[in-house]
This record gives sequence, structure tokens and C-alpha cells, in this order.
Amino acid sequence: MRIDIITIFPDYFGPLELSLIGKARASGILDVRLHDLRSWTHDRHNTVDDTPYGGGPGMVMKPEPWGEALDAVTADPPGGAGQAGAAPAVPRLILPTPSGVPFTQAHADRLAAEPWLVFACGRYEGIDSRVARDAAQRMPVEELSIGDYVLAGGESATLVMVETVSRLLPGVLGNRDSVDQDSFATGEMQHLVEGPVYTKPAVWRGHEVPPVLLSGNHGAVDRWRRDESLRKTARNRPDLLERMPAERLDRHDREV
Ligand code: 6GU
Repeated sequence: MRIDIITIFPDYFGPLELSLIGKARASGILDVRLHDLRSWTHDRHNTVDDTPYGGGPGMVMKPEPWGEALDAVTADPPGGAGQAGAAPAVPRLILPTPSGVPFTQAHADRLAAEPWLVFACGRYEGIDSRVARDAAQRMPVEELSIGDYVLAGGESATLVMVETVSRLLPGVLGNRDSVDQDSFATGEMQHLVEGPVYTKPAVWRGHEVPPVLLSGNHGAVDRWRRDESLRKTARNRPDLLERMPAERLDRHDREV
């Protein structure tokens, strides 16, 4: 997968050289390209913002640098023009914004199947709205929010979304099963968070590991994990349980 990130703070993305994502990049599974929006300005001060039409506080990102940046970045599809006769990849533009659709694991699953994502990181009060409208004439555009709070810019939200998508790419995680058992994973875990986990030693500072986990009874372990997951979801995320279709709960679940 190719990911282009356009930002006035390319240095913000240093963490993408580390850990799983760093390895995915080194192995060629992931091609992340950072672009400084200011390289598409033409004035001496590399201006990217201006005062909002209609008045009000703060500044708005000017459309011209964004238009040029998106034209330049999307002009060069991954793998060149591709095989003769094959259609070139179409980029999907992601606009991180607190006014976007809430980003979920279902979005991540869908985005992980795309060949090419472009993230446009806004700062200040946001990007002139015509940028999204103009880009939408050439590519799919999604406005996404990572939660109900306001960040100073789209950079940290982009890091969150890139990490969430990247770990789903084939070959990035050692164990595919771990993805299927994640909290929110499509299927069994869609309306549940994961319960507690334990490792050795069996007793630590007087705290014991739940004995069922040492029993070797896989059926009992699965049942226990499901019960703990239900209990933790009820405690921390009652909203998820309310949205769970009734047929997802078995007879035993209702007693937990
Ligand atoms: Cl994507 N951007 C900003 N600036 N704030 C946010 C957000 C995004 N998601 C939640 N808050």
C-alpha cells in the first residue's frame, strides 16, 4: 500500500520509522511518502493560511497550496502507469477533521484493502472547503474524525489512522488471528472489548492468574474469555452492548 501524507509538519511523522510500521516500510509492504505543504507555496513567507471569509476567530488554510499539492502527489500512481492496459490505482483522499464521520475499525478494514491513501493534514480552523469539493471530482474523499475532542491539527489523527490501517496489511503482524480477536474486529468481537490478559509468573505480588487459564481446558478458557469480555464491555462500553444485535448473545451470555 502507498500512503502519502501532506502536512506543514513532516517531522511529526518520525514515529512511522519505528516498530511494526518501520519494518513494514523497510520490507516494502508499505510505501509512506511525506510532503511539506509549504513546498507548494510561492510567496517569500510560504504562507498557507489566511483570515476566514465572514469573519470569526482563527485562520483557514488557503486552497491554492492544497490544490497544487494534491495535483502533484496524485500525478504519480504507485507502480508507475502500471501494466500496459491495466487501470492505474486511484487515490482515496482522507481529510482528518473533528467534523468528520467517526473513524472505526470497519473504516480501517475497508481502507486496508485500498492500494493508495492520501492524508491531507489541516491545521488552524481547517482547510478551505473548496479543496475537498475540487478533489472529489477526481477521487473519492472521506472526512474522518478520531473522536469527540478537538486536536490542534490532523497530524496526530493521521498517525492514529495510519497505524490502525497498517497493522491490518498482510505480513505486518506475525499472527493474523490476533487481528480477528481484537476489540471491535468485524464478527465475534464487533460489539465487545477484549477482557484481561495474563502471562507468567502464575503468582505475582500475591495476585493469582485466574485458575481456568492454567487448566488446559480450551472450551472453558474460551467461555471464560467471552464472559470477561462481556463484563468489561458492560462496565466500560455499555453503548457497544446496546448496539449488539440480540441474536449475538447466547443463553449463557445473558446470565453474565
Ligand atoms: Cl481528525 N482532527 C482534529 N483537528 N481534531 C480531531 C480529529 C481530527 N478527530 C478528533 N479530533
